[in-house]
Amino acid sequence: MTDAVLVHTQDAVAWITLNRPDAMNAINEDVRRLLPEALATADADPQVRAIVVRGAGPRAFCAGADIKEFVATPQPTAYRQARVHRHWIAAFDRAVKPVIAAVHGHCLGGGLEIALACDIRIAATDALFGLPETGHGIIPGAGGTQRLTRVLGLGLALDLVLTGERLDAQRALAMGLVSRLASPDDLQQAAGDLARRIAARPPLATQFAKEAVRSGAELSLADGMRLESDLCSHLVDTQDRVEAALAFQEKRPPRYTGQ
Ligand code: CO8
Repeated sequence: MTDAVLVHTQDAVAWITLNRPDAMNAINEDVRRLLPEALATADADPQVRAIVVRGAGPRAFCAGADIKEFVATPQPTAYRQARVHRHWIAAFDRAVKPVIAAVHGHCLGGGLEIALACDIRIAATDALFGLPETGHGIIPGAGGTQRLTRVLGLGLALDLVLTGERLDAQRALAMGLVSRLASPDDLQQAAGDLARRIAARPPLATQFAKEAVRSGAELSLADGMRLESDLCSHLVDTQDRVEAALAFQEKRPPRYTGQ
């Protein structure tokens, strides 16, 4: 039995907490197993409309892979095992609901890779970001080299990957690595408010918008426009689209059902 990852749902928001504060929420076998499970469960739960991923304790969102596991002698099956490990992060790509990373303190290596796999990153002003992997004789193995490049562009991504240097929250905001900042005391409230605002919107439109932006970013403009157009026309037939228009006309709050 392990409580390395906790899940709690309130007001249509699932809070997934990396819960190894004594090890700065480092990613061990338990986290690699439980985090994708928690994400898949929240994504499938009809009560949940937005997901927040955060770290327990005052010092870190997540200080990366558990370095104590690195010391073990490489096994003959290490390559196969590494491929298994890479799959844990793919759970984020399968999630159809919006996922927000609420980042405070250290956000390093695999921790930054988790944040990068989320849709929106909000950071406390004490957050520190970095990919120190090359200093450990490895490279980012859970999407860091790929997602950071897509978020920041080639030049900034290469700078951070090759130097392993830390970025503070203000620079992370200026570069676009995070889109919002809050004081450390306000981070949970700010992340919760953001998640609840998104959760209050028509769920299918939110999910389709996420799909259009995420999948479209991998396509040519022409293919992306086609994808957007297809998703757009599906939404025309939804009850929530009609409800949004009726609520506007009747000057009342909308009641969305996700239909
Ligand atoms: N793994 C295990 N334990 C950790 C980790 C970690 N990554 N980071 C911190 N801890 C533990 C420390 O061992 C310490 O425990 P204890 O009190 O029992 O000695 C406790 O957390 C507090 O740490 P410090 O005393 O070091 O605290 P400081 O404030 O002095 O420093 C730092 C904080 C800067 C975060 C420092 O702990 C540090 O540099 N940590 C390591 C950061 C790092 O290099 N992480 C690994 C990146 S590589 C990676 O993530 C590969 C991703 C691959 C993904 C695919 C997985 C297979």
